[in-house]
Amino acid sequence: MSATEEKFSLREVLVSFKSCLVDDDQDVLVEHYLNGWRGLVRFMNSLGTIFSFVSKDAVNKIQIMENYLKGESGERYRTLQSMVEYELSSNLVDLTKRGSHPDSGCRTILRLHRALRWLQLFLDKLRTSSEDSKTSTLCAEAYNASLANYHPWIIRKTATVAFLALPVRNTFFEVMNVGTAEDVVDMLGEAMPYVSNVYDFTQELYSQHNLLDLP
Ligand code: 1PX
Repeated sequence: MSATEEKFSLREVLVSFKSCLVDDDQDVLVEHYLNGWRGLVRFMNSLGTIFSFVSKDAVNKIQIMENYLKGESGERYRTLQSMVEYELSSNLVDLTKRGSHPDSGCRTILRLHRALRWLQLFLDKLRTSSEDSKTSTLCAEAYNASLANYHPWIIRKTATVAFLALPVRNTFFEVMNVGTAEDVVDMLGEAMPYVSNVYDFTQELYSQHNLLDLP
């Protein structure tokens, strides 16, 4: 394991969501949001190649957003509010079916946002679970209550099979590189509100603009 990999801790990843919120929690910085996702993908990759079909999709979506940030309208993509205003006012969002703007920033962030709900549920289940709980069951429960509702059968099936490869709770906690199981539970309790605040803000923004069902 390299020095950088050794230092990797899920605490830093989750706490990084704290820096997403700006303007008294009234906006989210896209660059920081993507940083949080990069960390999550890194963590997922450390669990093995079985999840590469998931990380590939997440990386692809992160890349789409990076391209907008680097593009000539990059400044308009600096925060979620400015992105929504810009894309909607310039007719850059496919609202009912994918057409001339299949990969708008709004629909791309929506996919990540839905996945953030899964993460929220899963981490909360992990935090409150007993030592002998099965990680795969917790993960599947969180998935079925969130992301699964948006996925076709084949993805749901593949995801459910991949969950079976998740390590047992203690090993999973070790990979997080946070300390003892107790430390992990404490860390999750501290860090989860940051993720929840970002989720709640995005949910509210998308709901106000009727963007929660983008194709
Ligand atoms: C302590 C836990 C930390 C775990 C961190 C793991 C980060 C997980 C990142 C998941 C990112 C998933 C993004 C999925 C976005 C999505 O819904 N994409 C689908 C729709 O996109 P489209 O462009 O077609 O409208 C796309 O079809 C997705 C395909 C890939 C399969 C997604 C399965 C998601 C399962 C989530 C659970 C991951 C399990 C990780 C175990 C730790």
